[in-house]
Amino acid sequence: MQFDTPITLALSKGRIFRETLPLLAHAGITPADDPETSRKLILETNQPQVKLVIIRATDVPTYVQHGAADVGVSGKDVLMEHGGEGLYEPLDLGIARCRLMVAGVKGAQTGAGRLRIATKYVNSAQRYFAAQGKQVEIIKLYGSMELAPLIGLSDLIVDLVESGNTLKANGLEPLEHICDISSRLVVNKASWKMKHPSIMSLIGAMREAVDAGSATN
Ligand code: PRT
Ligand code: MG
Repeated sequence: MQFDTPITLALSKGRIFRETLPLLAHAGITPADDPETSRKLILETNQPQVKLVIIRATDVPTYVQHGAADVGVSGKDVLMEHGGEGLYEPLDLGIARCRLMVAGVKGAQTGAGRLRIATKYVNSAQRYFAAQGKQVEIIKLYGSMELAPLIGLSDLIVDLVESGNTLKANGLEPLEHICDISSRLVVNKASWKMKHPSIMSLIGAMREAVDAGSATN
């Protein structure tokens, strides 16, 4: 595949980069550097028109919303917090899968009184408990949510769970399933119009790779 308009793609390091690589390869895009070893934040690719910007996972929707990147890959957890303004979300990539869950110490009460919830997912947590008619106080944290119920900062946490090992290692258990999470392709709304053919071919190729992958899983 050849791209005839410049396309900037926003990705975060780690699992999203790793799991997006094969999907990009199917669209004929190979990065010139490995972000795990290179300090470069802008990566050229084998496609003269396509570059990758490597940013924090939580910043991806912001870059795409403002058109600093045309396209990005972002976890649904991050998108739900961001709100999705200025973005289209045309494709579920089925990668970086996990679950957003309520967790607490074994046997924790989830019903009574005004619960204190520590989380980085303030909006999702607020919505979830409001929908259940529960009064909660949300305590915003930026990491290591698992610590909060152990030292009395909160009654419960709302966090991502994959294997459950992190919860288990800290004497916590998953209590309620809020939703399943996977990463999505997001597209800036102006780029969608202005760069339509290139973006459609990119989505088409990535969709093919996703479908081929899920067929063999
Ligand atoms: O790590 P950094 O602070 O730079 O940013 P980030 O944590 O936002 O990025 P990254 O790369 O860790 O996660 C990017 C995206 O991957 C998230 O937005 C999710 O959509 C998705 N994802 C999938 C996960 C996990 N699985 C996951 N297990 N993100 C985080 N985790 C963490 C979780 O928060 C918990 O601390 O892993 C721990 C739980 O894992 P288990 O296997 O022990 O249950
Ligand atoms: Mg992380």
